[in-house]
Amino acid sequence: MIKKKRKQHRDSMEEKEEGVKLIGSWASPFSRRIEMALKLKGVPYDYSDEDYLVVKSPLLLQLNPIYKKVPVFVHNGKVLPESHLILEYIDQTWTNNPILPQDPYDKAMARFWAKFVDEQVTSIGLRSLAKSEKIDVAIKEAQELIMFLEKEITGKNFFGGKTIGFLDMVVGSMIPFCLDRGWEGMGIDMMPEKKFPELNRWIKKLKEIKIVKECIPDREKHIVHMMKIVERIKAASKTT
Ligand SMILES: N[C@@H](CCC(=O)N[C@@H](CS)C(=O)NCC(=O)O)C(=O)O
Repeated sequence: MIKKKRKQHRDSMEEKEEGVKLIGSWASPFSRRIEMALKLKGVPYDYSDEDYLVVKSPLLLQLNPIYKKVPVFVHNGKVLPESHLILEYIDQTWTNNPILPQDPYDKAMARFWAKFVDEQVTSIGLRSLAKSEKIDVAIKEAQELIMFLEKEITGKNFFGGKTIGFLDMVVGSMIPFCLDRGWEGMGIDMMPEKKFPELNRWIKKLKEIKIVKECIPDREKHIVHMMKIVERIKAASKTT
């Protein structure tokens, strides 16, 4: 009886894992963080890469007709866009190696900082830099925001505590492994070790983690990609 139940459980797990598909992009921080979570939890998945700067595939437009953005996650036919929601869904569906805090306040704060990074830091950190003629003022503004994260990581190994979690995946995919490549391409040292010792310590730790190494874009190739994004932002700001 027990054996039969175990077999049923195993069959249903296999059935679940058969239907995992990610539509992402190699350069997209929003996609990179989803792969990190899937790898951490050992969930097998099919991956389809979008070259969204060139053309969006009919599949992407069909699955995410509202935002037309990557990533899109598909699990047994259920379609889910938006990286924060996808990470939460993954965490609740595959409960091994949890990535979100269990404590309600800690969980709410992890969401708060994730939103802060994806909305505030990203917009000041890249858009305003690409548009700005007063580049020094834009750099100072971005550093003021990043300083909040420096304080948040002080004395901790990871944002979520002892091991890599949701917030490390969000901040890591966005700041050191995406925006910083843009800043590097623009010749800006946004996070000098002297000013941000704790963040630099955390970045070094992240770079040593296998699933992070496997998911982040190649640096040189990414810098070239980020320069294309900067050119796009500049061109768009000229027409508005
Ligand atoms: N809020 C979304 C943002 C996703 C996003 O901006 N994806 C970018 C790639 S990095 C995209 O697909 N851009 C296509 C476009 O803007 O047309 C998330 O968290 O998933």
